[in-house]
Order: sequence, then structure tokens, then C-alpha cells
Amino acid sequence: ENDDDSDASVVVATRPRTKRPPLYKVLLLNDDYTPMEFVVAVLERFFGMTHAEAFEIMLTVHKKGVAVVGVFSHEIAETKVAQVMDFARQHQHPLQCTMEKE
Ligand code: NFA
Repeated sequence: ENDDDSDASVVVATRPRTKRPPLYKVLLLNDDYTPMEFVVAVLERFFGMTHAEAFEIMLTVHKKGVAVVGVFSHEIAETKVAQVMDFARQHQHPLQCTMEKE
């Protein structure tokens, strides 16, 4: 079968394709119990925000219910979510942090 060499020495042009890895949004969710100062501390500690930046984002979450707090590779986003969830649990706050593909 197919011993006729019909595809021998055939070169097909392809255009170079550089594909970037998908990015993930890390989201912080509002709740009625986590203290505002704790949320600010989380944003400073794990997302490198200044106090003023952190306070502003915290207020956005408080008022709108959710906000994007950063955009990362899958591995970094997973790490951030785990760090926030661990820290909240350690302090017995119900703060929720999730990720979604951008
Ligand atoms: N809504 C919380 C409060 O009034 C504050 C909060 C902000 C919680 C952002 C979670 C995220 N104490």
C-alpha cells in the first residue's frame, strides 16, 4: 500500500506560530464577615499592592461583589488562590478567592 512515493520530498509552507500560554484572572469575592483591614492586608501581602491600591480594590469588591486582583499564568494563579485561601482559613475568615481563564 502507498508504495508509489506520492508524498516523497513534498514541502508545504507553514507560517511561524508563536503561541502564548493562556492567562488567568484571580478574583476576590465579597462576603459579609471578613474585616476590611484583613482584605487590605491580603492584597498587600500576596499581590504586592500599596496600602492605597489595596484599599481601593477592597472597596471595589465590597461594593460590586467581585474584582480582578491580578492576571497570571495558570501555575502562579493557582498558587495565589491557595495562599489567600490558606491565609483566610488560618484566620477563620470566609474570604473566597478563585481563578478563571481570561
Ligand atoms: N464586606 C466586608 C465587610 O463589610 C469587607 C470585604 C471586602 C470582604 C472585600 C471581602 C472582600 N466587612
